[in-house]
Order: sequence, then structure tokens, then C-alpha cells
Amino acid sequence: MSQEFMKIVDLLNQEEIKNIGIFTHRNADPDSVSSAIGLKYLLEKYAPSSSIYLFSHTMSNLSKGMLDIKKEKFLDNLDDINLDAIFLCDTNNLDQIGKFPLKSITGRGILSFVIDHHSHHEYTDKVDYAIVKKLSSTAEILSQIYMELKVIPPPEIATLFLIGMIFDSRRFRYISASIFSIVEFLIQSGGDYEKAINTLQSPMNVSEKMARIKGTKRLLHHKEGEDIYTISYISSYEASVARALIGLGTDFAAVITPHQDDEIRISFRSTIQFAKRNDVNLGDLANSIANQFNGSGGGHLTAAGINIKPSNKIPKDNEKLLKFILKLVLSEIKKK
Ligand SMILES: [Mn+2]
Repeated sequence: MSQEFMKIVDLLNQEEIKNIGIFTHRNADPDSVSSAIGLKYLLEKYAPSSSIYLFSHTMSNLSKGMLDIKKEKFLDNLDDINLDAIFLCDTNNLDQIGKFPLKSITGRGILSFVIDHHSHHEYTDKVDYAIVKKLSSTAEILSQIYMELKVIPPPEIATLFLIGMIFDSRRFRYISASIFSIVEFLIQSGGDYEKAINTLQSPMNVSEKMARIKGTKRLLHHKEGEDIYTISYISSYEASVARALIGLGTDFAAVITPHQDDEIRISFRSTIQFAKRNDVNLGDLANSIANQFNGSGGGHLTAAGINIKPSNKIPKDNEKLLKFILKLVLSEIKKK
């Protein structure tokens, strides 16, 4: 992996790169924040004549807490920074990064790179170089690059990497063969495991709890063979509601935020058994559904999401919307 990273470094050093922007997905989670900061530190070492900026559209509360461990500023607009190179970190396409007008600048010959662990997206084929690995987190990809390059991360960055890895691996539920040797490397570099765990233990706020309760009340459920599908809608915290539904015992959950800020978001979750039984990867399912509505989607085997624009094809009535999405999901799964 370090060889792949050095290819990026070569590309950066071949041209006169003044400003590099690192972008991550909207509602940046702990993995994206830790990997973006870790990437910035690495680039400061390997492309020392460039200025490196971090950008995020929005950030989860958990992630904001991580910025107390390592003070870094994430910008929410491009202002008058002229970027010569961009990185997408923990995301693989321009639709996921939110409001930044990158589509208009990427045509102008700036370098673009992807470092990510989500299921494949077409955009990755168009960039100058992409490091995409099926590991449980992007923090793990970056930690491994550090390890191979023998770069010892500062203790705060090692702690952030631990947080990203613990979060995205669902506390080591999803692991790779090398994850524990990477954890060992991070701890030996001064990473604080206890602090990492504590940072992830922030209590759920009242609005999230209410969202889970409302989401459960509005449920549409459907049984197909062994599988129980649940579909619901809520104005925010859709990912949390979907996780809660899996916790309740359902095999598949889709939670919709109908017409929020002129977009519809849907969070999908399933159990591993569901994914195996139906031979389905929710990241691919989300991408396929999003493409039918000119939206964007993607994710992992058992967790994914989409963003689409409201259109005449999509019912405005919430009850009808639930049935509509259930039908779409079932037809995607039957395609298999
Ligand atoms: Mn991630």
C-alpha cells in the first residue's frame, strides 16, 4: 500500500502543487475525520512545499469531539483557495462530499485522488490515482501506510486512528487479518486506547432517542421467506434509527428522510446473515437504486446510504413512499 501512496506523492511532486484539499463525506464520521487528519500529516511530510486544507460539509457530534484531541480546522467552503489537487478520503465520489463546487474545478486539470474503503463507484475510475481497499476503515488503510513507510504517527493521530478503526469496525466485529497488528503499532506509537473508547461513548442525545422511538412507531414491515424487512421515515438520525431496527431483530432496515432540504436520504442496514443469504452488498444495492433517480449512493456490505432529489416519480405521501421503497429494494434483491 505504501508503494501506491508513493505513486501519489510522485504525481504531486511532478507538478507545482501549491494547495491541496482533503474532502470527506458529508456528516463526517469518526473514520473520515481521523483518516483526513492522518492524511494531512502524511502529506505535510511528503509534499512539504504544499499547503494542505481539510474540508467537510457537516460533521457528526462524535467527530466534533475528536477535534479536542487534535486541534484541526475543517473548512465548510472553498472561499478563495485555489486548489491544485484534491483528495477524497473515506468517500469515493463527488456527490457524497456535499455542497463544495468540485465538479466545476475538477475539469480544469487539477489532480484528484481517492483513498477509501467503500464498495466500488464509477468516479474512482476517472481520478488520477485511487487507493481503494476492502478494509474495515479508511483509518486502517492510512495506518498501514504509516506502518509500511515507518512513519511513527504523533500520539494524538494514533489515538484518532484508533477511534476511526474502532468505530467503523463496529468495535472489531468486522476485521481484517492485519487489524490487530495495526492496533498494536498505533498503541506503541503512543495512541491512547482508553481515550479512544471513551470518546466513542458519548451518551445519545434526546433528539436521537426520540427519532428512534418515532421511527419505530411508523414502521412498515414485510416478511419474505426467512427475512423480515422494515421501512420507516424520520426527519433526521436515519442511520441511528436503521441501526436500532436491526437491534430490534429485523434482518433489513431502510430509513428515509423525506424531502429534507430538497433531498431525500435513505439509510440501509442489514445483518450479515441477510447479506449472505441473499448474496447482496448494500453498497451496491444503494448505488443501483440511487442511479435510477440520478442520485448518489454507496456504502458497505451491511451499511449504506443514498441521496436523491425529489421528483414526480417518488411519492410525496409518506405511507406510499414506504411501500415504494420496499418494492424497489425487493426488486433489487430479486435481481440477484
Ligand atoms: Mn469509513
